[in-house]
Amino acid sequence: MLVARRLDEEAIALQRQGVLPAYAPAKGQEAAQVGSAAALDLSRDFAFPCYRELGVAVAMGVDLAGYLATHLNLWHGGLYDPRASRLAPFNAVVGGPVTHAVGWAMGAKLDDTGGAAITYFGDGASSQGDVHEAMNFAGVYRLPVVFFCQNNGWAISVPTSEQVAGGSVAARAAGYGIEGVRVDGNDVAAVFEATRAALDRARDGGGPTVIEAMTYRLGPHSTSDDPGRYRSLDDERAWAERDPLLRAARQLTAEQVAAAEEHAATAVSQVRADLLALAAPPAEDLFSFVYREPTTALLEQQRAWKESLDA
Ligand SMILES: Cc1ncc(C[n+]2csc(CCOP(=O)(O)OP(=O)(O)O)c2C)c(N)n1
Ligand SMILES: [Mg+2]
Repeated sequence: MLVARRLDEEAIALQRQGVLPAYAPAKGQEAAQVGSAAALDLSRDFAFPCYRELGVAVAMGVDLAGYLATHLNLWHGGLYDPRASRLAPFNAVVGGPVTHAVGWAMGAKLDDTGGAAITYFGDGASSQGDVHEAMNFAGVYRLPVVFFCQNNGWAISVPTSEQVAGGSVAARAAGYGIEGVRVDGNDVAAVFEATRAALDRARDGGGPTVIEAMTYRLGPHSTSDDPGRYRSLDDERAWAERDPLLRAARQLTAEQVAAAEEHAATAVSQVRADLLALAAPPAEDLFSFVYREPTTALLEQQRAWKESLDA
C-alpha cells in the first residue's frame, strides 16, 4: 500500500514536471485496490482494471515502469505483458473492463480452467448500460467473476448520491440473482477477506459477486481536475482521517512502518529511473495489432501519416 501511495505521489510529480501528460491519482483507495488484488491466485485468475488501479498493479507484481508507460503515452496498453502478469491493459472506457471480464469468465467456464476474473469499476461506471448487461449475463450463466466496485464517492464532479438510486451498488446484485456485499473499502483486511470469499465462490461454481468497497478519492479525479470547485474541504479532511494507510499503520510497529517507507522509497526511485529510460516503440506500431487484417480505412490513415512525416 505504501509503494502504491508513494508511486502515486511520484506520478503526480512526473505529470507536473511534464513527463507524464496526465495521471489519475489512486490516493485513498489503496486498501480497496491492494486488499482485493492480494486475494487473486495469479496462476489462474485475471484482473481487468480501469485507469485508477495503480495499487492493483503494485499488488500483482506487474512491472511498474511498464504499467506507467500507458500514462507516458508510449503505447496503448503499457509496456508490460498482460498475459503473463494476469492484468489486462489499463482501460479508460468507463465500464469497459467489466464486459471484458465477463467474456473472459465465460471462456474460463467453457474451458473449465478453475480461474476467476475480477473487474474494477467505479460508482459512476455502475450506471453504465454495459455494466448492467455484463452483470445480467454473468448471473444467467453463473460465471466466475467478481465485480469489484470502488465507490469513492465521486464520478468526476458527480456525487454517488446523484448517480445511484437506492444508495447502494451492492444492492443491485439481487436483481441479477447474484451475491452483493458492501465492505469498508479503507480496511485492507476486510477487503481481502471479502474478495477471497467471492473468488473462492466463483471458482467453486457459486457464481458472481458484486463487492462494493466504500472508500474515498482523496485527490482530484485527474491531474487536470480541481475538486475545490465541487466538494468541500471539510469532506476531504473527514475522509483523510480515515486514510487506509494510517489505519494499516496502526496495526504495525514504528520499525515496520519505517522499513516499509524505506522499501517504498527504493522501489519508487527504481520505477522513476526505469520509466525515464524507456524508449518509444517504432511509430509504425501505431497501426499494428489494431485488426488482424488491416482495414482499408486504417491503411489509408497509415498512408496519410507516412506522407505527412515525409513532408
Ligand atoms: C464511456 C465513457 N464515458 C465517459 C467517460 C469520461 N469519464 C472518465 S472518468 C469518468 C467518471 C467515472 O467515475 P467512476 O466510475 O466513479 O470512477 P472514478 O473515476 O471515480 O474512479 C467519466 C465520466 C469515459 N472515459 N468513458
Ligand atoms: Mg467514483
